[in-house]
Amino acid sequence: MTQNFAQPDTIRADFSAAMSAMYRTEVPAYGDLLEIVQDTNAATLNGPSAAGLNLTPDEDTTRISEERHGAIRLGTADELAMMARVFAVMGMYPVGYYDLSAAAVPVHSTAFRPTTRAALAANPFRVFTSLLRLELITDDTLRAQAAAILAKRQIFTAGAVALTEKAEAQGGLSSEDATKFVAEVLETFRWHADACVDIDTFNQLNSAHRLIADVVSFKGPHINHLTPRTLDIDAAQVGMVERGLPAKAVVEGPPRRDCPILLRQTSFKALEEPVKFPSADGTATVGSHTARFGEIEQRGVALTPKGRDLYDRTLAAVRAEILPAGDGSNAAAYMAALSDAFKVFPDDWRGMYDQGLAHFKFSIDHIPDTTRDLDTVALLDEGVLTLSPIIYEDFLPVSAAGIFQSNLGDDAGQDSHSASSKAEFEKALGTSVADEFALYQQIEDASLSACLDQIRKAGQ
Ligand code: OOG
Ligand code: NI
Repeated sequence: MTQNFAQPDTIRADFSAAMSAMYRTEVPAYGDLLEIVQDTNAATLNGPSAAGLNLTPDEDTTRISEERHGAIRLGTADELAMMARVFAVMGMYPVGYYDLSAAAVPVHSTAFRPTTRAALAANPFRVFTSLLRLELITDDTLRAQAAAILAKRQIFTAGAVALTEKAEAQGGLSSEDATKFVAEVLETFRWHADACVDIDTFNQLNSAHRLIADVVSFKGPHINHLTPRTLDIDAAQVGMVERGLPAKAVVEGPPRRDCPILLRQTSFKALEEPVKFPSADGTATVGSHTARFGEIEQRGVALTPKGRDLYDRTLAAVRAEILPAGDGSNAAAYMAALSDAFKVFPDDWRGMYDQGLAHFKFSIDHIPDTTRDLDTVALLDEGVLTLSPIIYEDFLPVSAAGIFQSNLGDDAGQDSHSASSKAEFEKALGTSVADEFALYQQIEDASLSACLDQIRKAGQ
């Protein structure tokens, strides 16, 4: 029976492709973005700096044009718990916890993604998933009203719920059911141009926080962006500006380097879209809402806790001196300060490995003459083993806050909120989130011991 089930990796890849096709028709600028990214990636892979990327053959290069992440914002604990069950059918599990309270964004988040090296190589589609913190609405009446509206909505189709239950009961879905599942689940992410609240309620929610209005006023958690992976984000950013897309002022994350670390991101600003708000007398009022945008990302090596600590401290030191302005007026000064400060990070893979700053996969160049002394550093020095970066598959809270803010507009409010709680989030989710650092360490350890085993066997 089991062998007749569709692979979760295949369901996830189909779902990612279906989302991309849907978003392309909903937001035509996303189609432009895909073209820019495909052109830049092809130019980079065929260009002089391709070798420097040091991507793992058959793993990181073949998947690049298929690769993307998306984001949704959910309203209730029940929605989050059900979403986790739906994603699990596609082999996506909650990894990491993102506290965005310091950025005055009334949500906390996780990323649903595949967790093993094989599953990531097959298709790394991730969904940054936020849960609204309704308790941050200070007006009691408005908070109660928002809770009542959310309590009434059902964001999953009956078919999606039934097929999720079927997958759980059987331990998988047939190919036929998997195809239906993808189509049913897609409905949850679709844009609805008809709001489910009247315009006065929308305006009130909007003045509490624009993100609250975005979550509470609609039938479902429309996908708010899809983000393809680029190999050269600076070239892609220039491409965006040339094609007239309203690009964000600065690229978030670390500066440009020969050996990229973590994640660099930029976006084009949310589009203003017409929305119909129902009135009590049965007519509708037309208004507008800005929610959906496009983003591109460049991924680099995953950092160890030590490397991440250095990254966080270096970034914080820069941002204590200069914060990028929304209008781009100090963008060049900010990027220069960033490049300067990040000189503390070695810009070669071996240097990062030696200092324990980043995670790597190992491959065997040749079998050594003697297998007596299998010391990793010696084997690297002798050129027996070679390193390639383990790509960072997660997100960065400071960058995510910057992405949220540039799409909420400058009037979205800057007061920071009371701290969020991982324990509260996990209670809503119904399970705990995985520790991303532990996952990278496992991939590195497995890669090294596979190489050492092979060398030992060859020496016997
Ligand atoms: C999510 C923003 C964060 C990223 O890539 O860091 C994000 C949202 O706007 O819902 O997608
Ligand atoms: Ni994003």
